[in-house]
Order: sequence, then structure tokens, then C-alpha cells
Amino acid sequence: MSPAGSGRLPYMPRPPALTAQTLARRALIAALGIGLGAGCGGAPTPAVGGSAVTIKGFAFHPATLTVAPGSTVTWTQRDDSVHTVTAADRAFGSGNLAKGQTFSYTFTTAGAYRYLCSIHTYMHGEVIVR
Ligand SMILES: [Cu+2]
Repeated sequence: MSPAGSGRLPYMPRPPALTAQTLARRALIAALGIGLGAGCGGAPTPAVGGSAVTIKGFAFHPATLTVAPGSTVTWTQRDDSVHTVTAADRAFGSGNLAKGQTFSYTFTTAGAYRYLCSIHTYMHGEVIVR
């Protein structure tokens, strides 16, 4: 194993005092990097049914979330200001969420579910179930 590319590892924090230990560590990091690269190159990674939305900065993150039917989505409120998660058609609603509070809703039927913050109605989000 050769320390290929050892001169261009931007995340090595120490100055170039090339001890044997440093060289060995660089070689290990390079090998790990190659292994990871081979593992995730090319083929598209399928969506990992993530089902968490963060409310922060007066916005929903992600603004559009796609989940499978039967998924429970949990919103976590991270702003100092109070927000709500309110379906555009009022099919579900969290009521006021203070900082640190969460709201969960289970989407059983395929479709597109728009929601907003009823206090700051410019805050929009959408859950797509399919
Ligand atoms: Cu709000």
C-alpha cells in the first residue's frame, strides 16, 4: 500500500512533520477513502424514507418531503418563535408549537398534502405520499 495522494489531503490538521505514524495514518485514510468511494459510486442511492421535518428560521426543512403510505412524519420546532403545522385543508394541525416541541402525523393515503404555519402563512411545506 502506498501513500498515494498524501500531499493533497486538506483535512490533515498538523504541519508536515512526516513521522512514520503520520504516513501510516495517511495511508489508512486514503485506503478508507477509496473504499468508501467504491461503495457509493455510480448507482443512485434509493431514498431512505426519512420522515423528519425541522422548523427553523421561519421555514420547514425540507419544504417538500416524500414518504411511503403509512409513514409517520414528525416535525420538530427549533425556532424561538411559536409556529404551527396546519394542513392547507385543515385535515391535521399541531396547534401552537413552542421551541423544542414536536408534532407527528401518519399519512396513510397517497397524495400531496400541503401545509403551512397558521401564524406565518408564508411558511409552506408539502408532504408527498406515494
Ligand atoms: Cu410560524
